[in-house]
Amino acid sequence: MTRPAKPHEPLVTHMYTADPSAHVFEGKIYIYPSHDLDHARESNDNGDQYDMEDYHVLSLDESLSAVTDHGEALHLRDIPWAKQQLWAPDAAFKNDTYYLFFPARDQDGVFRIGVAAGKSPAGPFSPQPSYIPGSFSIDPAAFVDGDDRTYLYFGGLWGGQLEKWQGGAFRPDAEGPAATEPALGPRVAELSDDMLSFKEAAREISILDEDGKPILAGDEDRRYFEGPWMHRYNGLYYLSYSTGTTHKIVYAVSESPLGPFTFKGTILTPVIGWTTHHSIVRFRDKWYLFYHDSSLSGGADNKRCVKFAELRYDEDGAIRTIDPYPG
Ligand code: FUB
Repeated sequence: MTRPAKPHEPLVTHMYTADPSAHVFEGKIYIYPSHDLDHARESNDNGDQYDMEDYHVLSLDESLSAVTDHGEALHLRDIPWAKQQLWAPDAAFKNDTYYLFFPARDQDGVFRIGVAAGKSPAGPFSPQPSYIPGSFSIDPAAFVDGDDRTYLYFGGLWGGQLEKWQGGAFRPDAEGPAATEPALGPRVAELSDDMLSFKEAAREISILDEDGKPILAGDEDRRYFEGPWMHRYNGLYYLSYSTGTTHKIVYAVSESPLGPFTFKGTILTPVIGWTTHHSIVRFRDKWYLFYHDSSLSGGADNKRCVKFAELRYDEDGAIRTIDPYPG
């Protein structure tokens, strides 16, 4: 199915979509979103309302004026280890293969990250029999660096269970740090050459303020919540993410993909709906932000729609803040 596409408008309206991860593959922008289902669910902090069962892949034509839904690329029923909740995915290309990374709850209700592989960027993807050993939490974002190393960034608070993994083991009753303590950071692990496992245990990324001090857990305008994304611009690494409770997309920069990162500012102001989630991609010398809101459903948190907008930098490398509802 193909339909017209315009900046700041829902890319597709025949289904609800969220969490768009965009990449340029085979000369086009492919988008890997979550597929929100059209069912009524009470919203809670555990994210039970995000009860998704499959993934569709979208692509834009070269003029970014038409979008195609390539149909179902992976379904929960075909993933042996996963019980429920296919949340925000991402994709990467290596070894002449396309890899789809995705979080889901395992049979014990613990979020893990799986990988599925295919020969086309549009799928279908065949899942591995088990999740990536040592993976946990949600929102994987794959970043292939210039030296061909691939890093997987991930982690999300609350429903995403990141605070339950302090100390390396899952503790169901664990809570996050106190407001005056350093916030939890996203996790990163380098992927093995076959893209199916971590080369080493995931490490925590630190995000610092302008004075080099850790951003604190109570600093909800700047602290990491979920939805990490990595891109490189003018030789620097840009880590962007959602602030969750304050509903912004913000960013921090570093000279290394592993950090530490220094907080810089806001990329996207709050959208309609509770969650905000994004990706950033370069296409033909312009940069684009992909994001979602709940405008298509009139504000239902679990019925979202993906959109895109051009992203611009100032001369000093600062990203100009985007208003999701311009003029
Ligand atoms: O779509 C389910 C969850 O909502 C994602 O994993 C989070 O990033 C938030 O967008």
